[in-house]
Amino acid sequence: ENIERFISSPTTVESFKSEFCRQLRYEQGVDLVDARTEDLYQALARTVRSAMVDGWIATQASHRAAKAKTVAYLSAEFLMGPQLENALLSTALTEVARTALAELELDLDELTAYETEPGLGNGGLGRLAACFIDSLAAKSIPAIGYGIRYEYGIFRQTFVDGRQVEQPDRWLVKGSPWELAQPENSVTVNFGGHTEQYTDETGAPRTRWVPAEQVLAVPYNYMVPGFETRNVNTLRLWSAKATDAFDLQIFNSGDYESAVRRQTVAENISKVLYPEDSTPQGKELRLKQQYFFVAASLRDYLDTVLRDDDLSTLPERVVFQLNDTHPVIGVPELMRILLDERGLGWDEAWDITRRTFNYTCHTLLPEALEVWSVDLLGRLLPRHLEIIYRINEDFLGLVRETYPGDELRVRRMSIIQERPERAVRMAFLATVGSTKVNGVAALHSQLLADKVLDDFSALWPEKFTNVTNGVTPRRFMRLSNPGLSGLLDEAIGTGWTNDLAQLAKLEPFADDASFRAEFRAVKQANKERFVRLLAQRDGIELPADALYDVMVKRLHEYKRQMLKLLHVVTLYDRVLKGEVKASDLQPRVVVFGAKAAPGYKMAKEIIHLINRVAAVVNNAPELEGRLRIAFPANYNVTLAERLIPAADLSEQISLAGKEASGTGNMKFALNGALTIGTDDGANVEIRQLVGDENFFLFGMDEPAVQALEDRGYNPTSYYEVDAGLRGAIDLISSGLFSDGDRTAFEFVISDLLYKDRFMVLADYRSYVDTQDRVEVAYRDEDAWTRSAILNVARTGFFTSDRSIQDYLDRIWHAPAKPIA
Ligand code: DL6
Repeated sequence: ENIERFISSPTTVESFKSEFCRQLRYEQGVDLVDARTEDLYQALARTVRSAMVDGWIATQASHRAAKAKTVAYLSAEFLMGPQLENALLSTALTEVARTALAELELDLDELTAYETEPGLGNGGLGRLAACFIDSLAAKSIPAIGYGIRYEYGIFRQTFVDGRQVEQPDRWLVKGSPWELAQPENSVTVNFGGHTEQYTDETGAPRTRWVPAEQVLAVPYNYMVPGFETRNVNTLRLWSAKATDAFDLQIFNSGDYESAVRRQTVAENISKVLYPEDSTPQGKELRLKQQYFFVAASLRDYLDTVLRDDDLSTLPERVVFQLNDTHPVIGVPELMRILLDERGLGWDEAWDITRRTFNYTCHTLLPEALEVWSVDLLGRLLPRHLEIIYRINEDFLGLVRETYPGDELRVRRMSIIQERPERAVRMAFLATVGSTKVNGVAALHSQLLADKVLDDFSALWPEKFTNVTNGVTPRRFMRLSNPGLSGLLDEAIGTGWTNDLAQLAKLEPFADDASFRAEFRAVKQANKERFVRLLAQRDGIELPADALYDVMVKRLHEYKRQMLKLLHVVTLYDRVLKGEVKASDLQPRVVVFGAKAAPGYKMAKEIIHLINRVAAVVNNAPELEGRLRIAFPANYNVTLAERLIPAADLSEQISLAGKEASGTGNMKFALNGALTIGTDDGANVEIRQLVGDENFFLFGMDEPAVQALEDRGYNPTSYYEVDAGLRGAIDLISSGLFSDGDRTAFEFVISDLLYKDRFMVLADYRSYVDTQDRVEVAYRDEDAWTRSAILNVARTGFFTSDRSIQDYLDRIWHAPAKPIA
């Protein structure tokens, strides 16, 4: 009964030391005197993990007893970042751990720095999922994250001669101390085969799926502790394992090789994260991954969490949130369970399903909208394809009824596209199968309803809503920026960490000269910290005394790293031409961080170009060291946490109407960087909140982009009339950055001049002029710092706690259940 009498959580210095040593000796078999950093880190992580277990068990028990409505967040990616510091923060054990380790002559910071992060996501979408589960826990909402435990996460990026070379991310090689495997709760996931009609005992016609292949889904639990609450939620990631049954059969027949091959095929499902973030490739393995984790998650929720026979009240017990289209196969899967396994009629099953799912869209790019060929889907999931056809038939019936005679509309809205191949449009299936559909920033949600899903919003206007993204202030302020956090604690109290609206109290401090000096000192210290890190991590030496101009995000043409590079080349060109003296340049460090999808040629060429420009600019005697480019390889959450607090200028320069939201933009503003940005994604809301005078807006807005597109865009005409632009492009084409080879960057330059899908050249002049204004503004230290403080004070809206509250109010309606 009262198990706490025998064991206790390591919450004091003494018990922490004791548990740490026990882990090291009895779990790992290592003596303290022989322990390597890896051993010490593992023991420390396991000690901290054990401090979360009581809360985790109590949370699950309490939610089960209360039959609490649960938010099940289905996401193919969770980009968690390093875990140790966050776990210590949430358990309020940072100082206990520090002291306990110090008494053992060990250093907490050294062990923290040793951690390698699990890179189970590509970028914004995966990191958003991680921020959301943090906020769900902080707000004591019963929630569970469901995803995939990829054996290899996002590739490790290296540069060889300036070109990106990908290395596998072996994050699990040494084991993850944060996970708790639960093989006893494994579930079976089926694939392939065929369907059969039969008559059940009541004489009703029924269908069953006779699959051909089975894979075991093994759950690994990660505890998700909430800040200042005892609640600890769960992130359950699935790992694929071959089922014994099939292997044994083949093995017994003497074909050892096939048995092993089968095992490999099964286990390949969770082997690797697909590294494309905006252009899904339509690969069979990816569809298998999607169905694998969704089928396992639904089964797990229904059988393990819900443990209830009556599914008619399912929408009151759970909400399945679809993080983009990757988990949409869950819609026909729940239908299949209700129809074929539980024997419900179609109408009731459909009503339950639609009321249980909601869909978040994260893109506006047509090429990012997933479609699955009917051939592939029918082969892998024959029963699901039948169900999708029936959903579509009913849906198109409704469209015909609503718009009689409008067959063009019927074709436009069909879940099945006919050309270029017969395929299922997953965004349409998600929209039809959900109660609510949301975009991720105000502009994005509006464009979603007006352009991408316009027919659907005309049919169901009430279905569409917006939830602007947010970021967790625990990780991206309190942990990553201790200097600023300390300053905030002193100025406005500590309550901001889970009530970020309190940052508004900072507003008057913008006019306080001594506060401004302290704020500046923190920024300077953050730059110095970053400079030290980069010297150590990458061997890159940088000055700390400069304007830190930072562009970090995936490399994609629509994000326009090329525009940033053209600006840098323009600055250099002006000095070369004698238009500007180097000594008059504001010292500036331009930092890039970006991974390109391995198959995305243009993105990889741009990376190469940036590195080649950097090599020349960084060594150009004409520049007297006043302009530096740093492009550290392998930008990830760990690096972001050090870099963002050091930034002065945040580059958010996508073509208007292309970036759904952005979340980096929020992290920079909250850490006191000013944004140079277009009217795109959440930039729009950032600017509205911080005020025009504290934001560098440039470029066309979305209607202007549309108008230019409609008129016909001719990039060459901008090259012809703008001498500055011509100078920059000609300098790249001159061979100066490519050892005299004039053709080296033709692929990039000719695309810019003759195609330029994302209108870099059209926005160049406005961008460069605005950068000139930035330079002048930065020289006025006081005014700049004032603006930076106001950015912090006015962006509390962008906490993911607020996003989650919006989801709760508008979509989920799941009450908080704090445990005692
Ligand atoms: O919503 C999170 C994040 C947004 O902030 C970015 O603007 C958006 O590009 C990103 N989308 C994706 C890939 N989308 N698809 N499909 O990562 O989502």
